[in-house]
Amino acid sequence: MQPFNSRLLSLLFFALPKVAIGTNDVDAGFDAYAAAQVMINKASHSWEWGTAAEALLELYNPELSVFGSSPFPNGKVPQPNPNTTALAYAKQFINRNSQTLVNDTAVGDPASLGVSAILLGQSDSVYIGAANREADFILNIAPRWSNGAISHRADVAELWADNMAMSFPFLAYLAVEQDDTSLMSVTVQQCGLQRAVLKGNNLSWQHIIGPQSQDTGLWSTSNGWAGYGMVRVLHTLQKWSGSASMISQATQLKGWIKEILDGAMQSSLDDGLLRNYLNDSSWFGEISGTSVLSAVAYRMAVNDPDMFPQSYITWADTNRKSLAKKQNSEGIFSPAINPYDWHDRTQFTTGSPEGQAFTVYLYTAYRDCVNAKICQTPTGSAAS
Ligand SMILES: *[C@@H]1O[C@H](CO)[C@@H](O)[C@H](O)[C@H]1NC(C)=O
Ligand SMILES: *[C@@H]1O[C@H](CO)[C@@H](O)[C@H](O)[C@H]1NC(C)=O
Ligand SMILES: *[C@@H]1O[C@H](CO)[C@@H](O)[C@H](O)[C@H]1NC(C)=O
Ligand SMILES: CC(=O)N[C@H]1CO[C@H](CO)[C@@H](O)[C@@H]1O
Repeated sequence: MQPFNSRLLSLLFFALPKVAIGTNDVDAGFDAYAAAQVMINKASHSWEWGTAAEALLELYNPELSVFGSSPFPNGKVPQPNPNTTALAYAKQFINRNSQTLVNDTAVGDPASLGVSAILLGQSDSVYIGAANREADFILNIAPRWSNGAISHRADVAELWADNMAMSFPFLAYLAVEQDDTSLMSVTVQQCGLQRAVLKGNNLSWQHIIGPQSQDTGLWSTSNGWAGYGMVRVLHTLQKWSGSASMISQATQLKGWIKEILDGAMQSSLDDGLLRNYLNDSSWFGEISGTSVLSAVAYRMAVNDPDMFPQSYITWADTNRKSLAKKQNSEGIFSPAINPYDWHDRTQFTTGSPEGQAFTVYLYTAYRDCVNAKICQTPTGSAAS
């Protein structure tokens, strides 16, 4: 339970702009801005704040995100206005004087705010200090698995696929900020170490391996965390001049992302949606994993059209059209899996903060694919 404090109070009155200027909006069949408003109204945990901040950055200021055409001018992190929607949102949650960006029992979850901290740090160095302490915690204090993979839990060594979207996009971004190619290498190496434990005999990853909360099921959402997290690491690496020569690491990441997408694409649907545990017919289809994995497909179709050809776009388009039917007039997508209990068989219909964020990722990934003239608009023509 979260304390009712002034940070939450300010959050309640945080109204988002209904359109983003200069982003070449497209018709994806649903309202991403309404989805984003629900997302920030409902977000109340560290990983939700960080996931939402990334969604707001991609939605309102795509040029600042790693999916922009030049996110690192002259090989450096950009110098954004701290009043930018995503940064003003993130700022209210970030600890300025603690070891971690949010006080939390997870290692990875506070790090989801790390990219925001680094961007805020370009105009207020207090946030660079906060980001550096967060990285110190992840790299030097958090427990490790026997192969060296960084734990998602602070008290025991336990690996969660979820952490792929928390710690590693942040560490890759910090590598750029610090001009540290070895940190970029370590980040890619960590992705491989996490995969070595979490990917069993299937293409899809298991959710959690460890002594506290082990879940060997192929959780749809956690495959999305892993896929989208690696997509962000990949784009950070490729768009930074300092790691331009790290071709083999980029190739590794693409292969790991492709496994996850192929596993999802071979999994059965229920009412047009991926099941909560992939291909497990006892589970209902739900919006969270479907949205984020479809976003991964669009991002990779733009990133490497030879490796991720039309079949990936067709799969994502089909899912997107199914998802468009699942948004109500308040902007809520359902059914989602309960974001606080992945084993809950009751459909979650009141707005999952992470699920809503994933629909924003789906929108931005589709928008950018259309504007890159790789995806087609509903009328069959590329965007003008
Ligand atoms: C950010 O907003 C505050 C409050 O409206 C204002 O005082 C400040 O000048 C703005 N900063 C920039 C860099 O625009
Ligand atoms: C977080 O924990 C640190 C150290 O225990 C403490 O000093 C700080 O006040 C806490 N911050 C919040 C926002 O609870
Ligand atoms: C999903 O289940 C079907 C039918 O049981 C099977 O043919 C297919 O290989 C499974 N897909 C994966 C990725 O395991
Ligand atoms: C959780 C899950 O679906 N695991 C499957 C992984 O693949 C093996 C076959 O290689 C299946 O037997 C498992 O059920």
